[in-house]
Amino acid sequence: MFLKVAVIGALCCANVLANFTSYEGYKIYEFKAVNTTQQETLEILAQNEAYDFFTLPRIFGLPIRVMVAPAVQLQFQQTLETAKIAHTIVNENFGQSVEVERKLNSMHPKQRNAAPGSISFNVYQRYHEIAAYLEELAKRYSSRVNVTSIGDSYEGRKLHAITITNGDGAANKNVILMDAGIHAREWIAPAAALYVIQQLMENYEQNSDLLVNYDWIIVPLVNPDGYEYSHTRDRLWRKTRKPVTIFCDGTDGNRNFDFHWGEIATVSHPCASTFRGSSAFSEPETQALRDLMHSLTGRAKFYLSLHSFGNYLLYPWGYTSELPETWRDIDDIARAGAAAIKTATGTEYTVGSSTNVLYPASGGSLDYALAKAKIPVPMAMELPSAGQRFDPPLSKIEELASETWIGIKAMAEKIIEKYKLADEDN
Ligand code: 0X9
Ligand code: ZN
Repeated sequence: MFLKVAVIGALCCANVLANFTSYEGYKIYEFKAVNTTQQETLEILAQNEAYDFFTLPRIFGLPIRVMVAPAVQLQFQQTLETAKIAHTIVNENFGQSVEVERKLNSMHPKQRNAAPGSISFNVYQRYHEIAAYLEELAKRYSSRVNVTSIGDSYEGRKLHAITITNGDGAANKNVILMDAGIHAREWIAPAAALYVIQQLMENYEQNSDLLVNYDWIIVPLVNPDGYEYSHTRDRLWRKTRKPVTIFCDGTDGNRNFDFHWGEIATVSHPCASTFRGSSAFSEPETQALRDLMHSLTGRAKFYLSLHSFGNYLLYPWGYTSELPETWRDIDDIARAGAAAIKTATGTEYTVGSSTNVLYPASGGSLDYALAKAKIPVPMAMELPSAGQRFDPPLSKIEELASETWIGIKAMAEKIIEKYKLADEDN
């Protein structure tokens, strides 16, 4: 999707060379279409892979941002000028922003997390920090927490799942299943998942109602290889890391699930950032999530997958514009989340089926959860960007995560109420 400049640079020592993707000189433009001719020009521009549109230019009159590589900036600006589309440049050098963020995010380990078993939301945590936090929780609260590995990533990292209970020992409770980080660069999503874990553990008194009849199972980082790669090599990396060809690595986990896999609006080119995989479930990470979902069929009532960005609460289907029979139930839950957030902070979310309010794409985890694992309420939450796409500033992490928690809590309460009523009816 992106024109990338592979730079060979000495990262640490004179004799260590490593590949990293530099966005030096990439500019971010903002503009809007104010008439249909301009709208048509933007639609044509958006088909050009050299221009990285942040959102699809389909909502007339709304500001659109695009990142453009130095080599094609002149041509891009000329097209805007010919179409009389006024623009501003909101970032003169994305590469420099990445560098600033990297430096801020790599402060000394002791400044990052105060003590083992605590986690701070003023940095984006790395894989080993997330793992250490979960393992410490399991030790410290052994009666309420169980941490397991649901598989290994391609590069051999453990895929951690934390089960949080109220410690009453009751087996086979209903389950709320959450994941985050299937897309590597969406750093705010794992941060929000960690915030949920922290609230359920360390703010237990306030949240104990959420654990009476439900266990929460959370996989805070589904794609740790990609996540680490986005920290060290390419800030905009989205996929897993398993090589596909000698030139291209990685599969989009959210196109890799085996329900209408590869059918609608998916990409078969291995170099593309939305590559669907060489076959359904070609990736160990998606296999692990699949197996976890199936192990919870019957128990899991709610599956929530955290992504960024754009303020959406999305539900199936991704493979068709038709709606599932039960869409009203799912829609009710999503609207409860959106309303709670709106009341608390004023932030607005768009609610709807992913095809209808965002775009079609088959092979996503939501469709699979509903159709195959029979989880009745699957949803994806696209968190806000704080104006910076995948880079909400460090100072915004806690604010965004706590706002997200307000929505998740409201949706969980609604689920609990809904299935209590359903059980009473039976
Ligand atoms: O494209 C995606 O996978 C999700 N958006 S993101 O910007 N986080 O990449 C949307 C997922 C919605 N679900 C499906 N379309 N299946
Ligand atoms: Zn995503």
